[in-house]
Amino acid sequence: MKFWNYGIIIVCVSMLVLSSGVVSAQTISDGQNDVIKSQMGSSFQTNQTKPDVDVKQITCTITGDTLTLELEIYGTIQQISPYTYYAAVNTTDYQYIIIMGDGHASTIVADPAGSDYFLDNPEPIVGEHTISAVFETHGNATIVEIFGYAKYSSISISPDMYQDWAPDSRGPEVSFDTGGDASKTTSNPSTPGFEAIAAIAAIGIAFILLKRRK
Ligand SMILES: [Ca+2]
Repeated sequence: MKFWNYGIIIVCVSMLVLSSGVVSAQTISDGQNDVIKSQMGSSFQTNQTKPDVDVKQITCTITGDTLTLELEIYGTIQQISPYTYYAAVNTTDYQYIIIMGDGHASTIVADPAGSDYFLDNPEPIVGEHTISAVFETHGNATIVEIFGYAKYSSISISPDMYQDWAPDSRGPEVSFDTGGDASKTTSNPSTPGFEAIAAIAAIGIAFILLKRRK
């Protein structure tokens, strides 16, 4: 093989290596009308309709030094009591959290033990259906797990609580025999399209260039 051909292969392998570190993402999609209603912390009723606490999707995307976390619901984000919205991503070194309760939204970045944390975190962005935040990454930011919930709870007015978790396995009803529908949760643990496209492009370029040199 000629020196030129080695050069092409080195360039293409480099593209593959670089592309694999640029973007990583994970999404959990959650079913509609699967809100859980409970009274005084028990007697769970599943598949309830309450759009404003019905989780639709949680997405985490890491691009370079930026981590974007977003919680999306089917209804409208309610910036009032007694609604709570929560989304978290566990990475190798830190947990990134968005939380909004009683209309007050904030973000947290801490290690799993909660002993090491950052104070200078981004303001959450609240939309009609979404609440999101764009964090700066700290340490090793490889995605380990994402999860979240939306909750309506008003002890003072009514003992009813409505909540929806994603993935479903995080929900409070899992320990009860409700026949929870785990099939509604789809997880995409590795990453997407971008790396596959970059890989195909790199292989394609290598193939074309090598063919030309023959
Ligand atoms: Ca849902």
